Amino acid sequence: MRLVEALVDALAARGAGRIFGIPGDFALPLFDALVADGRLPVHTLSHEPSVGFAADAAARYTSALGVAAVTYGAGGFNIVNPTAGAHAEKSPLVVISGAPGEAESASGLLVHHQGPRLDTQRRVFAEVTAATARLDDPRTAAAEIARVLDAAVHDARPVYLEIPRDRVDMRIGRVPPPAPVPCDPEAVADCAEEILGRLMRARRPVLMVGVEVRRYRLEARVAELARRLRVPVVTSFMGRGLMAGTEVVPVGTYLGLAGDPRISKLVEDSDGLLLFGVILSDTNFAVSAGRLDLRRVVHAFDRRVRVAHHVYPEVPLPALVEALLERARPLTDARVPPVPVSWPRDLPADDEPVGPVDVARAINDAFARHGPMPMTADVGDCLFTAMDIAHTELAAPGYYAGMGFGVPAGIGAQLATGRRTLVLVGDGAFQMTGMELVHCPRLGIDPVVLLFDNSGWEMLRVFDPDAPFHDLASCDWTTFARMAGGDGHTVRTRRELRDALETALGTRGRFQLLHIRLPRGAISPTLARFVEAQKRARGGRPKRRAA
Ligand code: S1T
Ligand code: MG
Repeated sequence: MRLVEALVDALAARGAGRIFGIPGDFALPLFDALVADGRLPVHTLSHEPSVGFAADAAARYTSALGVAAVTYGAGGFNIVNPTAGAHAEKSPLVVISGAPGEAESASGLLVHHQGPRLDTQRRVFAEVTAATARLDDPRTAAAEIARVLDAAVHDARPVYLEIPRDRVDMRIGRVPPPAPVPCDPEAVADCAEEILGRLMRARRPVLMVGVEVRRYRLEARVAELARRLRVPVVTSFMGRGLMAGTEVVPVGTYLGLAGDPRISKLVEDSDGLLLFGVILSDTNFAVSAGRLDLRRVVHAFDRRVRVAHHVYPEVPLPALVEALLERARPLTDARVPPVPVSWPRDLPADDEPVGPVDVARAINDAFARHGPMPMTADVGDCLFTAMDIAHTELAAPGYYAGMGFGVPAGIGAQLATGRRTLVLVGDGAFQMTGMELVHCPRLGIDPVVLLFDNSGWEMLRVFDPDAPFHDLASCDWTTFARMAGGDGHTVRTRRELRDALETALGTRGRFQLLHIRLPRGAISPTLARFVEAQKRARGGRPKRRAA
């Protein structure tokens, strides 16, 4: 069969539902073939970073492959940053790039778009992906596609495929079906027994869930395990929003000194802490009061399980969860009473200026009235504000922290799920990729975007208040919204916030942009605590208070 037909077969067999992309002359044959095949819709956006963020969010929201197609060089290098973010945050993004064909490669001339060498791009992607392949040999192409796509599924990491433009129509064999993830059943059983033995002896067991629980579609099974063990569940910062659709509501999100002290105490005092799919990163643990005592920690991540100071290799999290479920019994000792879950509610509809925590209140009130919505968030105080929003599905770059994710991710999430998405984004990040909203009418989607406009890079200003380079131009983004085919709402007071959000949620078929004009220096309580914790950790003095 033809290469693109086999490739689409293999992508669809591994859960891909669409392709985001921007063509170029090296990718026109590829795009023509993908459109002719028709099984995976091709959605184009304006800039390759947005293509990467949208495909990444589609992967996160479907727990399957997200696919981006780009041209060689100018397009390929443009999507390296979202690929690095997907690698850091364990998202199975498949980057497919066109490339020069045999004739132009052998012409002796430097090829337009190329880096220092014709294979520079593939070498760069090898650094930020789990696997790469150049599909130019009909004898090996099918096996190479299977190898690379299975790596994306097994590792939940991005991968890279390069297709020379004169190879798009080559005939190749059928791509093998998805391969099972390598697993050592004996190691799984021994590991599960050891973990349960430790839990039985623990007085204060806690289960912290991280991104792999979503990537491997384990939320329902982990919820069942927590219920059977009667163990309290918390999420990591990156894992915020996990378990939202299950009957086990996490008691909160661990943010160390920047979070709810009751949650921090629950985690840091635990003598049986299970970290399932949690990235051991600074954003998840840097502001811990004390370093985690690894002798009391079980960390299941990247298909290995570390129990105190020894490691079980080839124990994928899905296999471990099933083995624990087979053996689970209620833990006998008295349990730490779960922390009552509460969120800021009841926004006063007055003429007071809006602060970040008021945005959380308004959203929580709206969720109580209309039901929760899936969310995406960008980097900045909007993400810290999300910690005060009731538990709902959330995709955000909480570890890699690359700006520009929020709006394209909201576009990708709504296209992938069919569910209207709530997007939280700061003015700085909006100036990077907010323009992608112009595609919403053509794509038939209507996200609701809350733009936290504090006229600058506030997350940097709080750490470096005297620097002269944190200010940003202040625009009337409601004019942009109307020009782009959506509706814009200027919000300065809490009454305007409540009314604009109610109007936006009641208006379908057009994207909605709430341009929230925050007072200068207003930050969320979580960011204020985070700054204080960071400064204490660095021996400095906190300089600001939350609004
Ligand atoms: N460039 C990119 C692509 N990502 C980044 N994270 C940065 C630069 C550095 C950076 C932050 S936070 C931040 C910047 C520039 C400011 C964000 O401004 P805005 O979106 O307006 O949100 P807020 O005003 O709420 O801070 C990270 C932490 O290093
Ligand atoms: Mg800002």
